[in-house]
Amino acid sequence: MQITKEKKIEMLRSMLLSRQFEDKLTELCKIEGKIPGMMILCTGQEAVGSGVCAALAPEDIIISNHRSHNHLLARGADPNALMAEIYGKRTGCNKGKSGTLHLAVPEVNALCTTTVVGGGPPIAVGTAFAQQYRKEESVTVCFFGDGAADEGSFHEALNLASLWRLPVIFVCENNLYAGAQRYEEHTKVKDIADRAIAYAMPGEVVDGNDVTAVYRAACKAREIAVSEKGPTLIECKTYRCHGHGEADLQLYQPKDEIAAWVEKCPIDKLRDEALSEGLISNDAYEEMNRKMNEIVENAVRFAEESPFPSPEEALEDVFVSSRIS
Ligand SMILES: Cc1ncc(C[n+]2csc(CCOP(=O)(O)OP(=O)(O)O)c2C)c(N)n1
Repeated sequence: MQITKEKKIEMLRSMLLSRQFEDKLTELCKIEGKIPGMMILCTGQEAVGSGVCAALAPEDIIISNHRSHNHLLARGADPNALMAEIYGKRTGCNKGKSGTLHLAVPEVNALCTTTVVGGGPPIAVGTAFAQQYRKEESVTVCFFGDGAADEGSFHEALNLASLWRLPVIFVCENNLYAGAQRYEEHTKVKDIADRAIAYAMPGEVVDGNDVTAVYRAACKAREIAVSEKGPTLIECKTYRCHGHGEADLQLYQPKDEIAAWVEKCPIDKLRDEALSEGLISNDAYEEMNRKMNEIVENAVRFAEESPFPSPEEALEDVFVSSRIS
């Protein structure tokens, strides 16, 4: 499958925005009192969200987890509203009620990010069921980690999704760690993708630091899902270059292991490819970098100038009126 120049540039831009957004957060969360709550980042894992989201149609749904910023930005979330939400401000995409860990951006069909490990797959089964029931030509993507793939909810979700041939793509972001536990300490199988066999669905291992490989796998899975053949499990092998959260000193991650994976940066990989294929010039790449930096700086300014919600606003948006159609 040929990937167009425009698509490669789109994915490069998407990964760069995510990296710059999170590098800024790394800086900001070290300033006491600046940002409330934990800071969980996906630095180095950008190819997963950016590759998968580049394969989606606007009506597709994504369900994400605690490591969500890249997924949401790649899906098209407004960086200003996202940054303001992380700051807990009223102008945030969830009016300051979510902070970084419970983000939802319904305008781009990013319906929820759940911090309950393994909470995403059953929710994705629900949204995919609705898509199938309404005869929509859309799919649900569920992003989760290798730790989540050991939860019972993951297995129940895959079973039902397969049984009902639901249009869902399960994307396991295997970054080799679940909290402080290394992969081999919590999982026996070499490849999580092998678990697809138990549920009679396709399973594929992909280099999660190669955005074009991720994109290809997601396009194939989407095609299977919309042609009513059911779900796919994609395992993206990648690496958590930062700690579980930014306060984690990574004492349990070997330094040479981190360094080796930093070398496999997905952004550098696509940039080098794009330069050697003549898709972009050095100057154009630097300009893109500068532009992403400007977007992030503007988002920080927007967030800092925005007001906090008043205490009374905590009681708003608690209930929604619903209608079954
Ligand atoms: C049900 C549940 N158990 C434990 C936790 C605490 N916890 C938060 S993140 C995490 C690790 C998750 O690892 P993984 O699914 O591999 O995702 P990653 O953090 O590596 O992206 C744990 C154990 C939780 N939030 N929910």
